Amino acid sequence: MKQIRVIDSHTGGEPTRLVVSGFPDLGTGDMAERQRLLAERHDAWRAATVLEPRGSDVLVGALLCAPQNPTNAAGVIFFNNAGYLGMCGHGTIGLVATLAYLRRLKPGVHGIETPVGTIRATLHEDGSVSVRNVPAYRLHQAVCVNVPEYGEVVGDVAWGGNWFFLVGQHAQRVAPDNLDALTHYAWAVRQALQASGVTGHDGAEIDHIELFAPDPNADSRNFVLCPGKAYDRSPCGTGTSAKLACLAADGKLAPGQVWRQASVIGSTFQASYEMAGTQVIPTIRGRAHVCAESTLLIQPDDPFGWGIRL
Ligand code: PYC
Repeated sequence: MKQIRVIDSHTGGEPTRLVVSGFPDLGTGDMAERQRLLAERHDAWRAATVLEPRGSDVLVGALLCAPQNPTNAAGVIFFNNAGYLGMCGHGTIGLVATLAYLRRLKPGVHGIETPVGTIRATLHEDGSVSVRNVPAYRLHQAVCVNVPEYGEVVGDVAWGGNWFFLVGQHAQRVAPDNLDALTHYAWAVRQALQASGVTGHDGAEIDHIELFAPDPNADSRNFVLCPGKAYDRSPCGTGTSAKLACLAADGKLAPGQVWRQASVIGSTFQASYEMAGTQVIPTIRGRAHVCAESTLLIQPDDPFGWGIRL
């Protein structure tokens, strides 16, 4: 019987399942190389960890890895029901809170290696975590796509550690009692982007759709549809980073100015950016809570032991 030790946390309602041990050895390459090995040779372990019957569509998995550079605190590979993520803001906050729970990290600044680069995470004395992300940028402004059922939709294409299509003008009500309609709309937008050949850099698929609306308690409220069709319960760290890149490009937010981003369920991140040359470096601050510690069991005769793949 296989065993996988995991610790679950949630960041503003969005869950992260940190795999502490039990996955196959992925060698000593960088996180992009180890992610490639996991995807090509051992993808069943991702499925067993995050798909039903043990997981769900909303769960983000995070494989804890030894860092290549020993001065960094950890390496991590993020994955979900649909595949792998370059970076994950809420997941990094969950990772740091979980390492603190395990007494493996003290308050201070810690390097974390991810498949898209090394980020700096600060564990604050109050338990909150700041993630100084990889550089974010807007690739295209005001791209117009024709979305069946809805007509023309205009949005920006931006990178925040994943690729996003950010839509400010739409007729959708961004509210927790409207999730089905929001999901239907955002999925239609994503499919229309694919059909029209709108991509990120080098033809990368835009697999996150982000809708914005006003919020009485924050600068903005968002709804983010993730690659596997689940919506982000948190304000999405990489999505907020992409938003900062657009605000910076439009001259609507100055370096160091705080942007409060609320999620569709009302959880918030505080975000700001600094300039490094011409690059926008976002920092996202939020809080995660550890909520379960368990060992996943895969019995050899379990027909759904490696996850329900539809
Ligand atoms: O917080 O960056 C994020 C994220 C990506 C997908 C789900 N959450």
